[in-house]
Amino acid sequence: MYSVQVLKKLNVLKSFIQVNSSIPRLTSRYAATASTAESSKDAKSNEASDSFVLNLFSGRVNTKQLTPFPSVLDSDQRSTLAGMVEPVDKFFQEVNNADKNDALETIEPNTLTGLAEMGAFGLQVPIEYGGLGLSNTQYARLVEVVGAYDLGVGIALGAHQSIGFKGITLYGTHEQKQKYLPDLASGKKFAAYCLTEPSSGSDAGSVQTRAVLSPCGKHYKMNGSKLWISNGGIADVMTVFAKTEVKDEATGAAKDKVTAFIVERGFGGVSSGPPEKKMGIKCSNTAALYFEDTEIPVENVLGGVGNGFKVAMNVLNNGRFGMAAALSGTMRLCIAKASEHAAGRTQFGAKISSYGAIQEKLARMAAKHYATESMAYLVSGLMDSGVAEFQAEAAISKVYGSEAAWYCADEAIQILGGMGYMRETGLERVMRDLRIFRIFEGTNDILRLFFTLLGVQYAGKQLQQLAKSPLSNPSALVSMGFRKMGLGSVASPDTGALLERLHPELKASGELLGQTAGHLGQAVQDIVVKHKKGVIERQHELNRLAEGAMHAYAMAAALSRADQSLRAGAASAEYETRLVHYLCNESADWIQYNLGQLKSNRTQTSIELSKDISKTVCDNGGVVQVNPLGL
Ligand code: MYA
Repeated sequence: MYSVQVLKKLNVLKSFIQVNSSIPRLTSRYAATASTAESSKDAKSNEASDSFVLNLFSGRVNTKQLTPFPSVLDSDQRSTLAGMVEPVDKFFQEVNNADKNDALETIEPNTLTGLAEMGAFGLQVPIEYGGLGLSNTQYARLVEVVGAYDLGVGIALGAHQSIGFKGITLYGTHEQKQKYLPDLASGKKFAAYCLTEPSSGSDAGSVQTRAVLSPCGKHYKMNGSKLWISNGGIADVMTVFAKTEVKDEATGAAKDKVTAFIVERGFGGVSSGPPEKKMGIKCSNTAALYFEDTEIPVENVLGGVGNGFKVAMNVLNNGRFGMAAALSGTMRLCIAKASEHAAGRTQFGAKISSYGAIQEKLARMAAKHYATESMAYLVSGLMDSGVAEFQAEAAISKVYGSEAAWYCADEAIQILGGMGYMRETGLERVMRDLRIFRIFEGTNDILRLFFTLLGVQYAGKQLQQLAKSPLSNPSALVSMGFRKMGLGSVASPDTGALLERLHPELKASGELLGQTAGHLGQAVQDIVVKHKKGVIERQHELNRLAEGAMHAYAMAAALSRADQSLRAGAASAEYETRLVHYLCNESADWIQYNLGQLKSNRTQTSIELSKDISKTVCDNGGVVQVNPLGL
């Protein structure tokens, strides 16, 4: 006979297993069509993962991909980078004119020429194909500089290499690389990534553009349109995702699957719309693209027929850290402007930096910046070390970074007051430029669901593996499972390994992270047990788990980096330690607030009310009541 407690745990285990084996696709909630594209090895794998974020969802603090903070540059790479940072910085100060680009809604030719001369169009293209062959970490450092000066130019560069031709570097054959990369790396040709369509935004698998194989089997004919394509009006080479018919080898049945194609404008039948009028990043070109009977040779299939969804997702996964890096540069600028003003401006007889209201803003800005920058280099470092599972971390870095940057720009403007609102201060453009970062490359809303469902699914998979283990005694299985998973062990989370690896000065925040992970694991467990496979529909709850995981990762990345600074005896190590304690305290409070809501009846009532209110507002096409005057 098992104790009631053990039986309860067994039921929890069963729920997890059921949920994992029947977790539906994200697609099912957004569209009728389900993508059948092959996913990355990692998303499918049943093996235990060392991803820090995935483990968080089981309440575990896995330090393997956290500490030590990656130190991936060898001396050559370091000196190459050192030789580039200053000239690129100088170039953006002296040659590029962000305000002029913004006003003209185009990038000035001298900027484009200068960037091409510096090799900025092929930063990560291997040297053999004409690029600079930089690592992700080197790339991160350079886009950080760009992000501080001109996000519009950054997007033109990023749309070109971070996503436009990234598929060629990741999945291209030698012939494809040889044919396309040299001209793209030199800036002779521009690239674009063409996924979004009028009816396919977040639901990326539902693209309607279609490519049909010719009877001779030598080319595809493509028809369809793409929307809001960065560099769409100027790109010569495009990575285009289209539906193709694929035969199931086992059954012989025909199915539609997404395939990626390298399309040249010169293939014919390619046209683009006028440059879109946008709120920000105005100098970067955004346009619709139309394909009308465009003939694409079969050699231009990228990554295999039917594998396009995987190509599309992995291109995005591989580029997201760049956004966090660029935005950390933007935040540095905002913090510099805000702190300079706060330290110099006198009101009510004192510098405004002496007032608590301003101090709290600046501290939060600095902490959020530190977390973003730490995440960007942690993720790029993991990628450079050959870690294959970083998609959850990369998604978090994009979501966190874009929200932190928005916060910093907004608070910088607030600190500068009326002056912040004036164009000449240079923050108004930054704020306009920043707004899109919460929307594109996967909206923050969809990415929150993405990494949270990945985490919940992983937690389930881990228990499923345990259930299959030769350990047949359920009592032992359960106790081992929950101990290992950190589930039900909130009071004594497994922080031993973390604390052993962290500098003693960081111990208090390390413990806080451990407790937070325990709370998150517990919350995941509670929600899955409560909603079982229906968990996928519970976006209100998933969003609160997302906040927990994202801010816990911010704590973790910052701790890891401060640990490195302390050990290296960096001049700023003491300050960084205080900053990280501050960040961790603030983040833990926020996580506790979000996870606490999951247990609150009042929040449940609010969730139900929100469903009703939003339905009424939508049915009414806006707010329902007339104004209080009845006029
Ligand atoms: S580009 C357009 C951006 N668009 C998007 O990001 C679309 C967002 N939507 C999605 O990501 C997906 O549709 C979601 C999946 C996540 C909603 N990695 O059935 P599924 C696998 C690996 O759940 P869906 C732009 O904005 C999954 O495991 N695998 O799919 C340009 C499954 O595998 P299997 C993944 O319901 C901006 C299969 O796929 C991933 O459709 C310009 C199907 O899954 C993943 N991420 O939902 C920016 N997701 O079948 C310029 C799913 O094996 C760049 N799977 O189980 C700037 C760069 C900045 C640098 C410089 C600046 C200064």
